[in-house]
Amino acid sequence: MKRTLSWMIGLGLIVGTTYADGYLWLSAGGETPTPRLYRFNLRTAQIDHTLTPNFVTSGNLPTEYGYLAYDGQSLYIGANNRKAVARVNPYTGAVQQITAYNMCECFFGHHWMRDGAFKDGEFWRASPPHNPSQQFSVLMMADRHHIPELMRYAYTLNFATIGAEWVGEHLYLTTPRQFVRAEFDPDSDYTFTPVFYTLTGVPEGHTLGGLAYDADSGTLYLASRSATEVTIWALQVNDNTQTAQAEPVATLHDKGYPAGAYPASMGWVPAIPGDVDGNGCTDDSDLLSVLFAFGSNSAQQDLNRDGTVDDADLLIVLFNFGSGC
Ligand SMILES: [Ca+2]
Ligand SMILES: [Ca+2]
Repeated sequence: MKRTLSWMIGLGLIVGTTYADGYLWLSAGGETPTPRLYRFNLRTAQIDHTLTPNFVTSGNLPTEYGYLAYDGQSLYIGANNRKAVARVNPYTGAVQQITAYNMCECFFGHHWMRDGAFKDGEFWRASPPHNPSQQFSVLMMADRHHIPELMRYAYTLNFATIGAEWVGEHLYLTTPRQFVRAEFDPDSDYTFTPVFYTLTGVPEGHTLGGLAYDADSGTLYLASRSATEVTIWALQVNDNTQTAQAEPVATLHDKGYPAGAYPASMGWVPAIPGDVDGNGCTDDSDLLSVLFAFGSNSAQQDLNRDGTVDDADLLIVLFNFGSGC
């Protein structure tokens, strides 16, 4: 019996669920002296890239980078306490453009700018107040030029929004403890009502952080932290029963994510097929990488994730040669 159980547990760990090939960028709130961004690679199950955004260099420096969202071409990074937003290469992090929200700096005196999502050419961000027991959370929407177009308030106290992600026509949010859907009042352009879901699977004591959505595979990711661990989850959401079931995808404490930091924002970027080294371009360096790893079980070069680096992986590189470059 004991042997059967351990075999089953072992099998569960090995088989698991395979998520689509791609990357989850995570913020690390509270990391000092300089908060960085971390890229988790779903194929290798490792953090394979760190980034130190340096587009805010004076004034109140960001204590975290709230907002990580991908529009199909670029990754957008926002600061939690400044109106600067950077558009960067989603694979290398190279800065392409820096813009600012066309809004008063005074806004940041009472609200933070946290995670969000890109939908139909518009930037949505969760904007919790500094003091949730006295002030309301805001959802801010800006156009492609970062000109704010809409602000919706939730007249619910002690409701501090952190993560925000569009899944189809539903906007989901996190607070430190809850998973929520934003319900928009058709009679008002200025308010929304939080619909609270029952979240299971995430242990007591975890603080919820950013959300990210892989639309191709329909996977909604959630980040959380406890005193000792940072975990990425995949959520099964049921709107009829208003429930969300979390399945663990990875833990990050042993992969280089800083102890005690907070993943308040997260963004999904799909992998370029054949791009072994994850620099967004499938070229001869990826081809050489597969050749040198030929016959091994190295996860980085095992593009079809069948456990072996062989001619099937080589063909993926060849058939996608030049992609993304
Ligand atoms: Ca490459
Ligand atoms: Ca393979």
